[in-house]
Amino acid sequence: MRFGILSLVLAVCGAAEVNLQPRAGPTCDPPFLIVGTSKCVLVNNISVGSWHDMKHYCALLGAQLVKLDSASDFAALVNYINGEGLTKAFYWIGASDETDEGEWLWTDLSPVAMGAPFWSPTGSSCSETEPKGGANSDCAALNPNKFYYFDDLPCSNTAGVICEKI
Ligand SMILES: [Ca+2]
Repeated sequence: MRFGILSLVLAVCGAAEVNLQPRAGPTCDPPFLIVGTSKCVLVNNISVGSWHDMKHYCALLGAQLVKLDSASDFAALVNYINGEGLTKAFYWIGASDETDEGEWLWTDLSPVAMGAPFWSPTGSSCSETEPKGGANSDCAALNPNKFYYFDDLPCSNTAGVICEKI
């Protein structure tokens, strides 16, 4: 019975997974690839480091940590990660609340949308969403254990990165 309830919860949470096909769009200079309607991204699960390390890594490529403020671009990106088998890695993205706890900002200082469809469902009934890590978790990553929804983690954690050409 306990397993049955857990399965039900997982099924309900899993049903929220977005899975849209990427669309054709403008081209990008290699190694960046078009994902979604307009973003040129690089998904890197080989070079890993802290959030700040990987922010610097993107800057060296003339890029920034990816900004995901469009549900359709986010869905296309997750579909790309799954389709290319780039799974089992955490990926830093450009959202942080390091400056002011609870105030999530992209690296361009624009506000991060909270809740669905970006942040991972959490809690026993999936009725809540991340971020739940408080002052110890100030940087956001796509979490492979949570269908690549946003999750807040300590900025010093080691993870791969998604850069976006700017
Ligand atoms: Ca925080």
